[in-house]
Amino acid sequence: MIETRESISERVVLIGIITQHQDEKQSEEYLDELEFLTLTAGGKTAKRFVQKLDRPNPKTFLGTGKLDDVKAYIESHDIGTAIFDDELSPAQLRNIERILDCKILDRTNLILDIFANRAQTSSAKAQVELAQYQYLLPRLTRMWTHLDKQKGGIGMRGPGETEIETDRRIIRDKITLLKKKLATIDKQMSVQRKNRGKMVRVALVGYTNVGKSTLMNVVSKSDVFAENKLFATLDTTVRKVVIKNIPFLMTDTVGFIRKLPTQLVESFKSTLDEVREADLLLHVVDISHPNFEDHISSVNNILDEIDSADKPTVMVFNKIDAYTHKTIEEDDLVTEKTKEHYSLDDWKKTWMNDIETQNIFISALNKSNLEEFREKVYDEVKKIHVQRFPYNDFLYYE
Ligand SMILES: Nc1nc2c(ncn2[C@@H]2O[C@H](COP(=O)(O)OP(=O)(O)OP(=O)(O)O)[C@@H](O)[C@H]2O)c(=O)[nH]1
Ligand SMILES: [Mg+2]
Repeated sequence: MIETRESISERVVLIGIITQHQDEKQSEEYLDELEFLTLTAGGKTAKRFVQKLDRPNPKTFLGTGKLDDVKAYIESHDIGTAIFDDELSPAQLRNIERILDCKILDRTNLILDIFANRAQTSSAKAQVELAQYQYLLPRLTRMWTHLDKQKGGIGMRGPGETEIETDRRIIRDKITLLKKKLATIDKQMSVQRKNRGKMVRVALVGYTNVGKSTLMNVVSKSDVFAENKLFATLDTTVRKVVIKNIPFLMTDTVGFIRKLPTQLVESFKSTLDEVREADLLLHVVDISHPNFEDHISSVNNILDEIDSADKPTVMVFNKIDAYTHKTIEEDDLVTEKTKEHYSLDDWKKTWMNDIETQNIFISALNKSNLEEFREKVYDEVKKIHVQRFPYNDFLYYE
């Protein structure tokens, strides 16, 4: 495992930009998520800096004036780390590091850190390590260039360059080794999956922290680690579940997130294969989250990336117990009704009412509507089961 940056227990500042396409509220919610990621990684947010920019400054992400504000704050408040809400290019990272003179993390880095801390099995560890090295490789130059600039370059270039080249070679070798190791793991896992026979396979998918593991525990009476932190689950758990008279396999796996680093999607191939090979997806959504529609599209994008967007899917709207909405007083004729004012019943009349979409509203925590949930899953599994075992139906159905 690569040394993860010593876990951030210090106070940090968060930095994001608002583009033309975003409103301030959305940007706030994105930073809320970054703050939650920071908290999960062990950091405490002291202040957020946001700048309106059409696109990030290619050299310094923020404008230089704004970056000076950040610097002043960092110096006067003894802040050790600045975390950016986007992946920084190697050049941006280098420039910002020079200006702010503190530890700089970007969103990708932060997510990789959390994954590294969470990884338990050798497979998860190898997958995260591969993603970390792939992230590191193009960024290795910064130390050397940093010195080079400070000392005027002459005399530094030779040894610096050699060192960097050696480091690069070591990292490339490690990447090759890890890829080989993962290919072996991939094969083992694929054999394991084949050995499970033709049983129908159902995968829980969804944004991180929506309650997938909680639901898995309730449905399969298993004991999967669930907690109110991001990426509680990194490994895949498979349980046999029987509803009425049909046995099937249910998989709980890693949660998705907006801007999931591409390195992670690639290196988590064997974990995501569980989703790719599933017959039915249960797309779990935290309906109590103000950004749940955004979450759904992030998840759909990732499903698309792993060629799994066209699978039969049931949308499972979880946490109905925690759902709240604003109300408009009857005599208030000014306030326009927006999504913030939707009750659950209002939501059910929106795109959710599309007959193509299969919806179920539950609370895994309070165990509400679980009977309906079981019925719905049973119906869907049965459809697949009947196709797969056409001659066995007398065995399985009333
Ligand atoms: N209020 C409420 N909280 C819930 C419900 N279901 C789960 N939670 C809570 O949501 C948090 C996340 O639950 P998990 O089951 O770990 O979520 P997950 O989707 O597996 O998360 P990752 O593994 O991180 O992707 C925990 O604190 C749960 O107790 C629910 O129906 N209502
Ligand atoms: Mg989980």
